[in-house]
Amino acid sequence: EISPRSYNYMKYNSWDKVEAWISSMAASNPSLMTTEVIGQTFEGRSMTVMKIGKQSSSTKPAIFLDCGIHAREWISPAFCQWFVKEAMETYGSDAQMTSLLDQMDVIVLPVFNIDGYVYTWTNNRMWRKTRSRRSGSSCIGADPNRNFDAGWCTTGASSNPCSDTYCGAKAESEVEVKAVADYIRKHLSTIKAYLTVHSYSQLLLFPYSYTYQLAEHHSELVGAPAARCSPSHFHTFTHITPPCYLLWQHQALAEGASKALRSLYGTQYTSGPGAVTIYPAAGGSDDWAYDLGVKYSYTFELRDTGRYGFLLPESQIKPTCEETMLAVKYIAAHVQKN
Ligand code: ING
Ligand code: ZN
Repeated sequence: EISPRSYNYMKYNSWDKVEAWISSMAASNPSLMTTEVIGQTFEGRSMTVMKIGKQSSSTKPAIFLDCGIHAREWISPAFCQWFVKEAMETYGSDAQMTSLLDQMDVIVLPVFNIDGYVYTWTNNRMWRKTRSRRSGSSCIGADPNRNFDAGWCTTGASSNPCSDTYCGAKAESEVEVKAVADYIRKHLSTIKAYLTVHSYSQLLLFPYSYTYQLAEHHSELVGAPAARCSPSHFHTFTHITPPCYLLWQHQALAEGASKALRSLYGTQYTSGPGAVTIYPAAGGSDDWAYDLGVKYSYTFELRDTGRYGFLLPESQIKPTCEETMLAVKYIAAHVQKN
């Protein structure tokens, strides 16, 4: 029996527990939360988003937050659960959370790759991909973060179905990816930010990962032709030229968020565009959302830097989630005022 009070956020929870938690949280917070099933996984599990925010007669701008794209990154779903808990517990007392949920909605998908997550609990703790099967190969699953339609399968991805970074038979071949992409396309006019949570490496990444080219303002927004920005603009804020404005904004916001995160326990974070900061990789969800028009699009890589890696001890769930809350709230505050 799951009750919001007795739920243990300081442990990793199985999908059965998370699923029961989603229902009980929604039932306990009817004025602040609704749920919606956005699709079914390959193995037939329901993908439910939790839409949190003060009820409103008009459509509010929203932030989309997903966790657990990769099955073995257990700290990620733990963070989404922590975020929802904090939102419910601090609405009405924390000024920033109250203002955020009054003005905006946060749409949380606690576990994106549910089939993979279940598999890490039952069969193979280090599984990363989905669990889809297709004729012609005995290998199972595709990498959901290589399956989005953003430079699909051009770099840092494999066309070998047995690889851990298999890009899939085509973009959005994975039903979980299609469900999220369809949802975001449907609500594009309200979604102002896309945040996705992975582990590990302690990074805050932004587009692009599929190309070394730097993200810029969409030309219709600046009313100027796209221009190139030099990589030197990432690390110094001098000589910013107008076409580099959005690029600067990405870096500045990421560094502000990293600084907020670091203020709690001193955890070092690095931020920058995916391709240059971690590695070039096509088909990622943040690049896809950005190119669709979601200007604020970030990938978190939570603790640690490799000592425990994917097997982050449960004793680190609380500090990791607490520090990450500060970064997410920093970004949310910026999105809210823009
Ligand atoms: N890292 C991400 C991965 O999918 C990434 C890095 C981010 C790639 C954004 C592409 C786009 O490889 C982990 N740890 O999964
Ligand atoms: Zn990942």
